Amino acid sequence: MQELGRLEDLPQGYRDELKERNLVPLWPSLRGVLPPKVPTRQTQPTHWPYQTLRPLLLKAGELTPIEKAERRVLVLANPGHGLEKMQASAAIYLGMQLLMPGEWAPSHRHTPNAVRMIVEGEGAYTTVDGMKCPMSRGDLILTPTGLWHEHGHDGTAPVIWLDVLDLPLVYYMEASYHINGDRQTVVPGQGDKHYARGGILPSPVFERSNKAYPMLRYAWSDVKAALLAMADDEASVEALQITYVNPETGGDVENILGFYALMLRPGQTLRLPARSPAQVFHVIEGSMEVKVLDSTFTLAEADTCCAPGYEAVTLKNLNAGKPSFIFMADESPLHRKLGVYEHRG
Ligand code: 1HN
Repeated sequence: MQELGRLEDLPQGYRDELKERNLVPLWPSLRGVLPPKVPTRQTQPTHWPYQTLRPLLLKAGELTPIEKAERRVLVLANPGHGLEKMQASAAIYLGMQLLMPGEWAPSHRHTPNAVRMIVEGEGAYTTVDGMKCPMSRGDLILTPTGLWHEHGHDGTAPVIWLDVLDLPLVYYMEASYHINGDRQTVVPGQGDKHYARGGILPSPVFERSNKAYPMLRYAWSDVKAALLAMADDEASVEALQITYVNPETGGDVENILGFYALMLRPGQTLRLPARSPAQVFHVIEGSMEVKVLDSTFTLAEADTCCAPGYEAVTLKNLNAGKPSFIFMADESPLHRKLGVYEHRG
């Protein structure tokens, strides 16, 4: 490949004059911004074990009252991006949030989209757009762009969840901001009940919902039952995977990040082919080994890790007697919408 001219090859006077006029020569930086064949990725394979994170999060509960935090979160930051950037990947933010019994995280709304995957505890809830969504282990609750949301806790033990947001991208776009609000009035019902079964949708007076986000809570009991039913029905299917979708459109639940759950049969190894989006893995039940590039992570229950895009990932269920269940998040909707999605077999 042709070596391009360097900045040092240019006379100092010329460089100074360019700088003064806010001009930059492209060719010394061209290979940097447009590397051959595969992008440069700052996203490093990174593993955040729950057993080491949990005591530090509980300590934050003692050190910082909820009023001083609004959201009491330890961010799972990728060292490849620099910890202060608070990014797991180019577009994904991850954080573990703690809510103690009786605490309340006040209502706000913001431009980044969020979801929460409940990791531990019972009795907490998120109210989203007036809909009170109870939190139980493995449930996925959406707080999409612009919707009011607040968290409360009527239980007796700490509740911890994993927040997944597209904050790094929305911040990069200079489009990230929030608005604080008053405590929401809870509307009756619990939206997800209306969409609990595949293939049928509510259609009062023949009209289907025109809400952008008709379903805000995806109960783990339903998702697990679907995966087990698939496994039972088709022994030959290698990848037992579901996508969290908007039940009215069949599209991804949110605009930027995609969310999935995967079941690994006892002892199963599954190779996920290289695709352009970065990915996050979080163990809901069981344990697994994750191999990407030269990293091999052993993930226990509630552990989280991330993998850069353009790399194959191999998952192995470390339990020979039981299935393991994994929650995944990736940047696929973003890549597809922007036309840069790639699958490299
Ligand atoms: C947020 O609104 C929540 O509502 C959690 O629980 C984490 C991280 C960055 C920006 C907003 C929440 C967040 C966040």
